[in-house]
Amino acid sequence: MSDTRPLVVVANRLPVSRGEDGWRASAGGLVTAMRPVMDEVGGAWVGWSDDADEVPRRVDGLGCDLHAVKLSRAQVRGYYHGFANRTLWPLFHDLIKQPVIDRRWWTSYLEANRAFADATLEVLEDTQTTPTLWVQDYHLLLLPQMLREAALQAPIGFFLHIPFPPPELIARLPWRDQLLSGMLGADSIGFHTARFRDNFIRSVQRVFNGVTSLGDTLVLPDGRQVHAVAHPISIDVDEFSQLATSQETEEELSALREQFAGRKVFLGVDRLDYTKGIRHRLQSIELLLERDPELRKEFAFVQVAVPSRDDVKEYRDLRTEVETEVGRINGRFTEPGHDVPVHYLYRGVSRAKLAAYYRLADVMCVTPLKDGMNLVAKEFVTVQAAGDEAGVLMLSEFCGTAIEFGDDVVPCNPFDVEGLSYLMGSALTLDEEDRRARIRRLAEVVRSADVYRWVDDELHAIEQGTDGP
Ligand code: GDG
Repeated sequence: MSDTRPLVVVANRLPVSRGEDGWRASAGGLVTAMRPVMDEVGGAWVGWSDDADEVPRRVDGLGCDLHAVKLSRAQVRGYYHGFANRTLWPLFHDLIKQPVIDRRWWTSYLEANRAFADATLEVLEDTQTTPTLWVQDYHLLLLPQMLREAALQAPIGFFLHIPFPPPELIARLPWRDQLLSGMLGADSIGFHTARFRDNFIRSVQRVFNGVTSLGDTLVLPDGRQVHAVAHPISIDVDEFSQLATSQETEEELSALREQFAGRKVFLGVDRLDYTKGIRHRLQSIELLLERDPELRKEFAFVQVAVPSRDDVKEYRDLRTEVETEVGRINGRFTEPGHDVPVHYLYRGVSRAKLAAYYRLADVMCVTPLKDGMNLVAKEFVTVQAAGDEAGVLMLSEFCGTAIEFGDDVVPCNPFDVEGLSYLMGSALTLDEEDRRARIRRLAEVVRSADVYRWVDDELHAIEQGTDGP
């Protein structure tokens, strides 16, 4: 990275959690990727915390200062549970659920973005050198413009971690002008894919007159230029490769191999979210087992479903639906004296256990109905290749990762439940050497564009955005 300005990241959450032995850095891709940059140039992270008054300024292993944003319970309900997760999330994921339009939530969203802006400006008051400001994700769409209006010299970047939908969907939001203007406050706006970026550019041109686009550059009516770029996020490849063969992972794997001996293991790893296609996947498995009685004794499907947003009704409903489906499949197809076909874990597992599951899987099912990128797919191929495994990746055509992965996956349309069930059956028949070669090639794709490259590309684009093309 050529820029030596300090970096101020602004994201919904701070990258720390409170355990029994105090505060510690969370293990997330963004945090891992940011660590070397923060260690080099220093900086700060601004984010909301439930314990805003108690968050320490520094935590071991994070080279930046922490600044907590304080929000009232009512603001969190309206801004986070409401507008972010029940309006923007379903709308940006192609209306898999109907978005709720509620003016009170919008007011909370405005207030919360304002609180983030105030906290960021306070950080800047204490900073000697002008930093780069990097705003993350759909919770903070209004923030770039709020920061720009404060007439800062700092370059401002924004990255959207979820899809950006076509203009016809953006048009449904009563606040589309404000939301797009909010994003346009940035010098550089990053998306996972060129399609999301193009959707954004077309939305801006549909809503505002006099905006021209030249390649990646938008020229606003006042002459200001904004770069809209496609930078696919990725993972820390070395970290996952080492984890794949660590002693802890090997121990977990031996135990799992014993437990699932004689069975073909299908795996799903997702937050329990309706965008991830878990219900469709289960229905396909039900059809597969219905058609093939022989498979029932030789098959196991493990679904790790990490609890998510259980304050939101649609997520509680989803949990009930998924658990009903799991119960029905196990009730229908468990053979007396044999293990159940579906192993459903409503919890997160340790990283070593996650890696052991990735290595164990004969078929990894990454079948979201819509997903900005999907890091699970990238982690799976990396861990499999490091362990010299020969699993198959079934990958939905509706996630960002599919664009990078091409034909070495089993591509699938998760809406076609019956078609998915046939693909699951045929995934088991692929030749082993072919499977191993595919995994290796996919792991190379991930290695050639890891998360450090993503950070680098993003920060370069932000830096360049301030000087024009
Ligand atoms: C959003 C976008 C985009 C999962 N289960 C366990 C566990 N995980 C970790 C995985 C992976 C992460 O959670 C999930 O990342 P995804 O990318 O798959 O999905 P979202 O959470 O929806 O993320 C997505 C992403 O942002 C980044 O921009 O790719 O499209 O929706 O890293 O490993 N980790 C552990 N135990 C688990 O049980 N330790």
